[in-house]
Amino acid sequence: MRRQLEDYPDEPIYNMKAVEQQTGISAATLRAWERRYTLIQPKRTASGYRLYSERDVALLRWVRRQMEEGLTISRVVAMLEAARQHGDTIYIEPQDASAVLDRHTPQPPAEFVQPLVQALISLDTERADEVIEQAFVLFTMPTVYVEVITPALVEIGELWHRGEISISIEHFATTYLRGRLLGLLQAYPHRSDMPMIIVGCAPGERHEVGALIFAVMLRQHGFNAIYLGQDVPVDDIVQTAIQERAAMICLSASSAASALALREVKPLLAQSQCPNPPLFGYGGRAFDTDPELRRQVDGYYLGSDPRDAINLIVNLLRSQRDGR
Ligand code: B12
Repeated sequence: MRRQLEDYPDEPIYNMKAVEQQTGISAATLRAWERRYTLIQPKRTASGYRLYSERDVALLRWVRRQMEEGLTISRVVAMLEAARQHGDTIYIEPQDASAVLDRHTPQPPAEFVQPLVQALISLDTERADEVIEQAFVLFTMPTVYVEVITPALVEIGELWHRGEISISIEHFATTYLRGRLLGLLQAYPHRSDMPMIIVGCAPGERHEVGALIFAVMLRQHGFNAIYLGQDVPVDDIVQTAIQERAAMICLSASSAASALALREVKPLLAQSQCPNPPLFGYGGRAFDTDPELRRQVDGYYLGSDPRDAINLIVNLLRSQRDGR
């Protein structure tokens, strides 16, 4: 099925490595085209990384195909400008972009975990920045969150739980990573036109990095993700979600006690008599490790990998919209 260029979403979600992999166009060429032509002007994160949308990727694939057929880049740009001036439609065949992400990388993401841990336990933020930036160049952002930042944090926390590093060092590392994630969260534009998803931690819960990573990924996906932070009272979240007409509430719990506090969410949503109550989903270590908790808490268990959770939410919201 052919799609018009304008049908492809314009949210900036792909870093340069992902675009290289999806289009076969090198980073050096992408930068040169950006300098010379107005063809693609990627958005930037707060720390200056380029971010491209699915529309950019589709357009670049189209450009590449024209060049494979023998046209020069300046000719393709001229064609495109003429098409835009005349209001012509550009059709681009869809391709499963996610299938080609993160392939062919020389170094696996796991190789970045120890350098990051070492940098953080030496209180060396400059080195930690370097490691994370290098990982962002090589891998997609979700991969960096799930396969580099998450295991580094777990390793640091385990060192602390085993008494091998001090609580100050653990707090420093968590604060640094939390700061980077909050910076990313704020770097994305506020999308009031997109479904609102409220993300936070269950009552009593102070483990917040899983929820924070998930909120950043929802934003990258174009959702209007609102991140509430640690230890939020359930009745308050439900009230806010209803007032704000949120599409979904997603909560995180690492301990059994905070997981069990989430049993209240569905009854409170039912009591509100709201005609279109938000959906309720949950995740976190408590649910990942104890299936009994999943049976006790009514709602959607979103799984242990936030990348799968995003796909599940997209499908749930689509089914709800289509009345299925
Ligand atoms: C860092 C850490 C802390 C930090 C948290 C800082 C912060 N601002 O977040 C601090 C120092 C505060 C802390 C405190 C405590 N901690 Co602690 N902590 C950890 C540690 C090392 C890492 C947790 C983490 O951030 N992981 C990284 C995140 C990204 O991974 P995650 O939480 O597992 O989430 C994954 C998925 O579940 C999913 N996910 C998470 N949330 C959500 C939500 C949604 C909607 C979705 C879709 C997915 C999702 O995403 C992640 C995968 O990428 C773990 C050890 C471990 N092995 O995990 C112990 C651990 C969780 N802590 C533990 C304990 C016991 C405590 C304390 C009770 C210790 C104490 N004596 O004070 C307190 C409790 C505080 C509280 N009231 O919550 C135990 C929990 C055991 C249990 N099941 O109850 C653990 C497992 C350590 C251990 N080996 O015993 N801790």
